[in-house]
Amino acid sequence: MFQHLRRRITRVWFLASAIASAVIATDVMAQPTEHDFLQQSGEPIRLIYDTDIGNDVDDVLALGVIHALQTRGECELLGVTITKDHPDAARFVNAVNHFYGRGEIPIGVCRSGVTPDRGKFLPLVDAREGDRILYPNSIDDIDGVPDAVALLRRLLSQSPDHSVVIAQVGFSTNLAKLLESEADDWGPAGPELVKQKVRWLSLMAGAFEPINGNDHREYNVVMDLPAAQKLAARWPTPLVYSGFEIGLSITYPSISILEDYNYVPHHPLAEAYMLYSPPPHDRPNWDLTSVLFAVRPHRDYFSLSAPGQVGVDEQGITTHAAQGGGRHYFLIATDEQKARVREVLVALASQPPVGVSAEPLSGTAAHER
Ligand SMILES: [Ca+2]
Repeated sequence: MFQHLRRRITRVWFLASAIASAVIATDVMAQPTEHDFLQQSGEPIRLIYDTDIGNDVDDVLALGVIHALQTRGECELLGVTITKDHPDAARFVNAVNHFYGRGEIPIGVCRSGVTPDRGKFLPLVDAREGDRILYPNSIDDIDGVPDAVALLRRLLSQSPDHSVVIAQVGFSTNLAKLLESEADDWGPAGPELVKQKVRWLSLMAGAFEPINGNDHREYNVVMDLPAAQKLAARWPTPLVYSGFEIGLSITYPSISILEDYNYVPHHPLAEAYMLYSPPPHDRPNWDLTSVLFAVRPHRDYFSLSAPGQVGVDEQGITTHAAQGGGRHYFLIATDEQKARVREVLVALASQPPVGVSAEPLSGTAAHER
């Protein structure tokens, strides 16, 4: 009787194991193969940051996140291209790169006429304490800074095939123009060059949930609507959109601005934040989420929508139509994921540059690195 019972239990156990294995196998097989583009090679991600820096402060914090990830060996910032048409945007990016000890990172600019105002924090490039410039930059002649599309073509040309991830957190101006670019010494025409060199594009754009019950005309889309439409229709690699609702629901805790950046007397991220939206305001983490996912897509910070096709209508409203084989996704986050993302973004954005100790340095030592 006992032996019989044991045999039955054993059989049931084997059956249960077989079912469990089958479920696991099915689950593994169900992992969408269309996510292959997110597989990590173990090498630092070759990253290009395309930003409208100067229009909001999340671009600045996101640049700090990139530097922290590069310090950790997770990415290499190949270049920064700018879609805000003000000369101080390039000078400001260069100053921040110098602050992190990487002033040599190439920068490209646009002459699009889109958002030509100086904004609230770009004047920091000229801030002084006595005779000393707080945030030195090495751009003496803005006319000598290359055009963004020319820089993009050079950076792509010099990269291995399918190796580059682009994080676009402003308007689609530069990338749409890249698609229009003709063959030259750097390679084939824009679409072919992108298809050959770019692995995928992470972008903060659009909205994929109603905002306050309404369709939302997201800023990055509407400020250069033809470019956003062109990108959605013609960009030849996978695209992952961080929609307006993602950054809005994961705010940057402003207490971090007050407490986490005091390892130097003057910090460009904290001072930009103070000028743009001082505490107690907790600024949404729009651009930071797109950058984080670009470098760490495999850490379960977010989930992905089904594959599909994004449409951008004449009002700038974005839609996502799920379809098998589609190349477009948008980010989704649970409350648990949002809490994790908020904390990791604080830790990365406020991570001290290499060579800066926890002890506050003199201003001179901190900024003449
Ligand atoms: Ca932005």
